[in-house]
Amino acid sequence: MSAKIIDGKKVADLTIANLRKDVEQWVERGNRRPFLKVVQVGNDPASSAYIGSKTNACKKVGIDTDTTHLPDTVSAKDLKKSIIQFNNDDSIDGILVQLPLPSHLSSHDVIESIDYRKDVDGFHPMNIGRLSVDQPTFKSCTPAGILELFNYYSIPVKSKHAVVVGASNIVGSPMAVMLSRENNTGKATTTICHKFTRDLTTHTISADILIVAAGHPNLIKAEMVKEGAVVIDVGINRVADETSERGYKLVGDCDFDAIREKASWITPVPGGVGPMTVAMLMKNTLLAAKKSIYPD
Ligand code: L34
Repeated sequence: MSAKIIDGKKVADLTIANLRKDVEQWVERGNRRPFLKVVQVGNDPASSAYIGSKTNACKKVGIDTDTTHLPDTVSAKDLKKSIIQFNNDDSIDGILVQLPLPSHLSSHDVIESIDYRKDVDGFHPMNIGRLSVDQPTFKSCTPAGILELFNYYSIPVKSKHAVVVGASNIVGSPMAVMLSRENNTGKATTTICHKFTRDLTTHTISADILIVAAGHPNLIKAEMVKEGAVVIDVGINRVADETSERGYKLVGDCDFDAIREKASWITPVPGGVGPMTVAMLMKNTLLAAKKSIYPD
């Protein structure tokens, strides 16, 4: 079998085109354009690249945005002061603090200081908690984007065995919650694997849907994948590549070429999950502007 490609770039572009219409309608009705505030601490090149994709998407959708740059030496107190100022600013609908943060800062504390009504990343405990009990919430963008891909390609989730590799707060953990809830996008039997999992292959080989968000190039090899599985590769690793202009290339966590011969569906890297993350951020920012999740 040769897997069909899940074209995240295409679905993200479609999503963005639809959101653009929604934003224009919202503005035509006399509302202010949605506004996204991005906070970047330090100048990690990967973070700068992702923020670039986000601000570019804002332009396409018609969302206003700007980025506040803080030095990587910023104190927790000063960072919190800025966030509180953005919380209290009625012209700001969404706030995103790009992760990772320098090690002297606690991402938990920083995330909790964001007003959950402006937490368009869906990382605040209020939003994560509401996700866990099926209440309206800002859904974390990467897992929400993956569910959009399943929906677009009519890939069934109900009653499947979904295996999530990686238990991070931003991808693996909310992904497992979404897949396992008894709602329209879930109803899967879900296993979550992480660095303490013994014999990873025992689990991955039984996955109908395998979602890999571990951040290790080549972690998942073809012999770890069941024939006909749906494979979603969330990894985005920069590996040295002298033939490329940038000096590196992006690879996922899966051995794409070999797994492609075995899976039924597979996401490429780049052009798979990454662009969907950005599209879902646009969706959440519009929801925040409309106060759809948390009405006044
Ligand atoms: N606060 N921090 C916060 N929110 C997030 O949702 C993120 N994440 C992750 C890192 N830190 C964060 C992102 O935005 C990862 N991430 C992200 C966003 C976009 C892309 C990848 C990761 C993306 O657009 N990827 C493109 C390739 C981009 C390139 O060439 O570098 C792709 O096609 O996969």
